[in-house]
Amino acid sequence: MPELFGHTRARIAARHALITPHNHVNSIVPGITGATTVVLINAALGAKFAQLLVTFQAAGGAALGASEVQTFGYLLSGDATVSVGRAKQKIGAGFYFYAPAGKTWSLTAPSPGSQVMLFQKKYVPLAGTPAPKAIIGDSAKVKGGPFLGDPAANLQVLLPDAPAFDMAVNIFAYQPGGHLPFVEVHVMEHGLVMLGGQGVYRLEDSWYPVQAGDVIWMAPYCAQWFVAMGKTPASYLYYKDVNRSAL
Ligand code: UGY
Ligand code: MN
Repeated sequence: MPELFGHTRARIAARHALITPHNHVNSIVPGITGATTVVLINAALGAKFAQLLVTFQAAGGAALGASEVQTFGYLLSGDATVSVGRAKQKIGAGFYFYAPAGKTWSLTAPSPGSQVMLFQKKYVPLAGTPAPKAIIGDSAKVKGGPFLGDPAANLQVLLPDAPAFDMAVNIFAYQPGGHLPFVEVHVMEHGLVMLGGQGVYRLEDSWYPVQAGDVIWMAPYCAQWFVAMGKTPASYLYYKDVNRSAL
C-alpha cells in the first residue's frame, strides 16, 4: 500500500540514503530490454558504484558488452539463463553471477516478474595480479559463519576473498535481536538491499526502521549499525569495495 499523504521513509542525506520500494521510478538502461530498471544508487548520489534493480516482463532480457565495468548479479526471484563469456547456466532465486571487466554477459529467458539486483563497478586492476574469472554460484551452497564469533549474525561471503577482486558482495543473516557488534566507521562504501525480515539501521546520526526491499547507500565513513527486530530473522545482501591501496 502506498504511504499516505506525501509521507515517505526515504531519506537522501550527505553520506547515506534509504530508498524504499514505494519510491521507485524506472530508467531505460542500454542493454536491458523487456524490463523495468531502477537505478537505485550511482554517481549522482556520490557513490563510486551503481546498484540497479531489474524486473523482467515476458520476453525480456539483458545483454551487456565487454567494458571496464564488472557486474555482480543476484537473482532475487524467478529464474533465467545467465551467460558470462563462455559459461552458461540456468539459475533460480538465490543464484548469483560475477562478470569480470572485459567479458560480455547476458540474462536470457527470464521468467516474467523475475528480479535481479545488479552491482556494477569500474574494475581497478592490481599490478602483478591476474584479473578475476567469471563466477556463477548458488548462495544456498555458500557456507556462512558467525560474524566475529556471534552465531546470531551469520555472514556469507559470495566472492572469493582474493586480492584480484576489488569488490565484495556478502549476505548477512541475523536472528531476531541479533545485531552488528559495534558501530562501524570505515573507508569502504556499501550498497545494500534488505532480503527479508525487519530491523533498525543506524546511519550517521539517524535510526531507520527497515524491511525487505529497502535499499541503503552508505558512503565511506558513514557510521553504521543494525539490529534485527520482529519475530523472524532478517537478512541483507551488500556490496563493498575492497583490496586496493589507500592512496
Ligand atoms: O562488511 C561490513 O563492513 C559489514 N559488517 N557492514 C555492515 O553490515 N553494515
Ligand atoms: Mn560495514
